[in-house]
Amino acid sequence: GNCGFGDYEASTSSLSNHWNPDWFNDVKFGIFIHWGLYAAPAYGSVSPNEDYAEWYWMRQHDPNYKTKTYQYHLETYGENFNYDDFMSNFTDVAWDPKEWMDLIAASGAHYFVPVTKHHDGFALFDFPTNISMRSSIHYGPQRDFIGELLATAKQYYPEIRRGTYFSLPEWYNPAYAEYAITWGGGFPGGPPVNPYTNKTIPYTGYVPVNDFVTDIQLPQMQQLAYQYETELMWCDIGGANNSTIFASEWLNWARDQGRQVTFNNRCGIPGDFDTPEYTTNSGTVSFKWESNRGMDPFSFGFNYQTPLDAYLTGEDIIQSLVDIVSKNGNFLLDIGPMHNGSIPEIMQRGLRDAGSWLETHGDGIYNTRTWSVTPGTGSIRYTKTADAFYIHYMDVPPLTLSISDPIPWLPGDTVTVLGGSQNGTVVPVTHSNGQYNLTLTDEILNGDQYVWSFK
Ligand code: FUL
Repeated sequence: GNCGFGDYEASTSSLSNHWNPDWFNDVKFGIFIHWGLYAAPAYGSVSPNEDYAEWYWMRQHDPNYKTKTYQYHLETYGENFNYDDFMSNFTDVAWDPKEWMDLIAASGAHYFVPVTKHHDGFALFDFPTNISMRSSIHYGPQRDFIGELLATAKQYYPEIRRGTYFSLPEWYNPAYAEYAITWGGGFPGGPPVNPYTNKTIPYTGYVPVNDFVTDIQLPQMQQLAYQYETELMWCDIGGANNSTIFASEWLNWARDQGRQVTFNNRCGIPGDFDTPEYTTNSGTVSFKWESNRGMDPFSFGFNYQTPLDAYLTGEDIIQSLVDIVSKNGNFLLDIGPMHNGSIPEIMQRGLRDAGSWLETHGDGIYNTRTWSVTPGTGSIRYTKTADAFYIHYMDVPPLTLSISDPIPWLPGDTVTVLGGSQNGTVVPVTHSNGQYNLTLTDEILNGDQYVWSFK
């Protein structure tokens, strides 16, 4: 279907005529990738408070902050070691875009969103050098990671949708300083001063410009739209922006090409979908939404301190996915690769386990729509397509599975097991006093894992 109409103009009222395309509603499961300079220290406080490892640079300068990053940095690297010195520890030694894409495909994800530039302003994609030279093209590995990754995805997995995360503000960028005064919110402009050395913190690759938004932010977003052909602009933070200009031009261009693109609610303008972070909705929400979080209990970037048993498992992922999808959401699950481009074994295992479940239960997930205002009582969840209705139980179900929600079941309809080793087995159903009873067997209970699905 279409996801909007007309010629978009650079105003929020015009852009409100656009909504998320059907494909975004169909894909359900995506992989988020936070990989950048912060993967070199790979440190975020885990106690007494947990903190995002990708926020290292900010925490590094704040002796009053609740985290221990300031102390950790002094002890581990010393006071003269600047964040930008991590450029030499951030390498491509174990980076293989085909391996990354194979893993994403094996997870059953139907879209992915790599960070192209986080708040530290260090980009992993290419743009004209009169905008900025702060990127992996000019420093560190001297490689266009985003270009190579998207090209690999397009070549080997063209059906997997390609997104891009992009931080609108940049910490310490000298050109951002004037906006930082207005917008604040933990996004200081530069050049800041290191509190213990009193020296200016370097902002490597800065090229003097007149205006941060017009001369850096907007052209970089346009680069991702037109040169990298992103299908999903996953903005972060909002703040000072020219996003009505960006989005209207981009949507008109995409429409002329017969393509459907989408953007989230963090571009500083309303957007096509909401993005609850490390949280989800307790009930069905009709405005499209996407829940995002890391496989780590509280970090998007890799945190070497996180114990292995704290990571989400295949079971956790599938139970969250079913719950979110039943409520009209997508699940964007983040991995934090290591400084050299490798993906930790524990993350790979969880993703592959989730993928093996999705391989045989996908009919009840992808392309489905939420059933009604109630996602389902207790451990039960529902999804539907034009010609099928799915019942999911987010645990080992009881031998008699009773449903009191008014589901659309007609006498004569056949209910079968979906997925697992008992796939296709017919399940007897009785209906009395507004309650449906599905009679299960030990074979059915033993024949599956994570979430049991019925069609
Ligand atoms: C947040 C950022 O500050 C986090 O570091 C992370 O990128 C998350 C997805 O969005 O706002």
